[in-house]
Amino acid sequence: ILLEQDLHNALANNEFYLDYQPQVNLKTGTIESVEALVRWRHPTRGFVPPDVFIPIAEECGLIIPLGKWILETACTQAKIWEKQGLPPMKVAVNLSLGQLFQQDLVEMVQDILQRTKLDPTFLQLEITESMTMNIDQMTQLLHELKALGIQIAVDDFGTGYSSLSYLKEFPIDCLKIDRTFVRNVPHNPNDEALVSMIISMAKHLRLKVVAEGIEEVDQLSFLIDGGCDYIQGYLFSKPISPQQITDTYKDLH
Ligand code: G
Ligand code: G
Ligand code: MN
Ligand code: NA
Repeated sequence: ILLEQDLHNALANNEFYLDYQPQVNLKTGTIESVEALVRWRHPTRGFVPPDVFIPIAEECGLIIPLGKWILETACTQAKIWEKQGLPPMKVAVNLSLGQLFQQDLVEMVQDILQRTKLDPTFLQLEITESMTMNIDQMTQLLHELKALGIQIAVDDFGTGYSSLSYLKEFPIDCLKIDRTFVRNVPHNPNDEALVSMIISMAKHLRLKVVAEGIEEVDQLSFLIDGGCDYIQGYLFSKPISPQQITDTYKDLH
């Protein structure tokens, strides 16, 4: 309850900021995209993690203005990197369930793209399978978002209870394999089988595939051999500040 009150003031007090985690293209070794991750620096409690405050923000409705702030900040940052001379990097932004039910979500995204002048092909929105919305409603919404020219990714893929049938309905571009599957490769044969199957399925469906939570070189080798397109994880980089993204990029190129 106390946190909820503080959350309401946090936006106005500029207590939120975004870190960005690179996604590395395994074929070229370059950073082609980054995932924006929101952080809250509480004035007295210090760092409050998003898995604590996002659910509270969902419950109290603050997710709508916060979600808008996150999207606008991420798109603005992508333009700043472009102006700094970095080749345009895709920025991935997590949507939360409450935002899917936001009446003016599509208009809001369009408006932010226009104001920030970000090329829509460089924005990717991440949804998860556990976002319970009627499949027809979700299909319709995703088509409207896709019509803006943006990309859609399914985050935490494989952890929801949804059937695979939505993969042929939804206009999606990318699957992000949840890190719980990647954690035990290459030591657990069941996880190996699942990861290989997801990569192969993504390829047949012509979707990009990102493996999340890569911490070990062994995991990386397994994914390279398996033909995975992109990795995201501590092995390459933790989520870092915009300035650190600029510096990392300049070191690499
Ligand atoms: O960054 P970290 O691993 O602490 O994130 C924990 C959880 O919070 C993850 O499930 C992540 O999806 C969620 N999260 C982080 N940043 C955002 C954000 O900007 N928007 C939403 N909706 N969720 C986020
Ligand atoms: O749910 P979502 O995939 O959006 O959450 C991404 C979260 O995963 C971020 O909070 C990020 O900090 C975390 N993360 C990213 N890479 C790694 C990793 O290699 N290991 C672990 N344990 N967490 C990671
Ligand atoms: Mn994500
Ligand atoms: Na995930």
